[in-house]
Amino acid sequence: MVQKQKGPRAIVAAVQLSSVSDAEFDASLDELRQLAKTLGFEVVGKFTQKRAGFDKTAYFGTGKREELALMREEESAELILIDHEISPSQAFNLEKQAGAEVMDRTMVILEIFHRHAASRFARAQVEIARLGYMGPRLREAAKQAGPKDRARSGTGGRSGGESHGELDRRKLRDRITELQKELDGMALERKTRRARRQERAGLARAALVGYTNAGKSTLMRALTGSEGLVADKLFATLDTTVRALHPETVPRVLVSDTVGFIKNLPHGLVASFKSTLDEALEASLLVHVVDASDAGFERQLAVTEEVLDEIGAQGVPRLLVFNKIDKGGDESGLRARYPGAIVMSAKREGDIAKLREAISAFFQKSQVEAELFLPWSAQNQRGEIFATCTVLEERADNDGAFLRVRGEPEAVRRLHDQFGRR
Ligand SMILES: Nc1nc2c(ncn2[C@@H]2O[C@H](COP(=O)(O)OP(=O)(O)OP(=O)(O)O)[C@@H](O)[C@H]2O)c(=O)[nH]1
Ligand SMILES: [Mg+2]
Repeated sequence: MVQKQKGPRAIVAAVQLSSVSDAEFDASLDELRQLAKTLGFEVVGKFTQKRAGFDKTAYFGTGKREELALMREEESAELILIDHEISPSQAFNLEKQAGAEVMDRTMVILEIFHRHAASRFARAQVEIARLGYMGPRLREAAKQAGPKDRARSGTGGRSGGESHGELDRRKLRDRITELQKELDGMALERKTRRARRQERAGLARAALVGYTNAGKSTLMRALTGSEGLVADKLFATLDTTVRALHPETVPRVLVSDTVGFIKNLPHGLVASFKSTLDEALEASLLVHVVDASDAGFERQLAVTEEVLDEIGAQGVPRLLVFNKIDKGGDESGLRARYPGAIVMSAKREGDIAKLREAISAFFQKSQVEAELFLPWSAQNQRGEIFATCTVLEERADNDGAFLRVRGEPEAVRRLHDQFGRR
């Protein structure tokens, strides 16, 4: 069992199926290494086997398990990280034979989400996913150990004083129901708040999306002159934040920073992920940030596109941004292959200005104009009009004011319904 200590030693391990290319296999293991680093583990070894399928009993074949046990002993590793999601019994058997705690890819990601979740909303969602994942594993442990309760902790010692073995099935179910109720309450609250805000504003909105560690929060900070959490860690950001472009543009554009994407997102996290992104997906422009210096950027780009499709964002216009070009990447190649994209570095102020300009230009183009007539009796609406639109022209007569305005199609339509010039 892993205690709450600095840097447990870990071995990353995986079976390479015949359908998986060497490059893809290596990239995935490298990513697992990054995930491990994010959790503060020290990766001391890499263990692989080529196989037609996973062993049903313990993921690796019999002979290989002995090899793994040896490696574990030599490296005095406390953890074995498996780059696939494996079944509770496979994990249990492998753990028994290798003599170290086994965490699969899902567990690793869940643990990162668990540690990084900051808001009440994010915490409850991650907790539900974790309990759902732990349930079958606790049962397996109980089955294998008999009444003596030898439960796997498997959470890097984050159980907060309460041994997971003590939670029986019913308690687990009750806790999930309770959390779900809490979440439903919060979701409603968020929705109303959002609706109210949108109604008031009808503002231009863009969302920064992309693979984890691509540089979204860095760009968010640079674009909006704000302080956000930037870290060379995977899933540094788990909650959506919203800020206006700064220096301000006409129209004013709100930008949101979002949770990073990753391949094989644990199933239980998809819902949580989706609701975190919900708000962002109301944006009219998705700024898709890609780390151009990462050798696996194409795969990361594809994964992000796939997930965006899955969560229903197919139709939303995209602005593709290749970031970190100061660190590496084929600048001219990228420009040639992705003509509409921006190739840049968050470290260069000129590049940031260009990106801000591109975002603002998108909204300028999509805006529409309308003529409004605001009777003197409705002058209290002036504030709203000036907040949501650019007023191009204003003339007054005895009955009220004529305004020619320009703004987001939805806001202008709403105003036009109310004050359209007849
Ligand atoms: N060299 C270089 N590093 C960058 C650039 N942009 C971001 N970084 C670094 O990349 C790391 C990740 O940046 P973040 O902004 O936290 O990435 P993110 O996309 O928000 O990551 P998640 O929140 O984990 O999804 C940080 O160490 C940044 O300083 C860039 O243009 N060039
Ligand atoms: Mg971030």
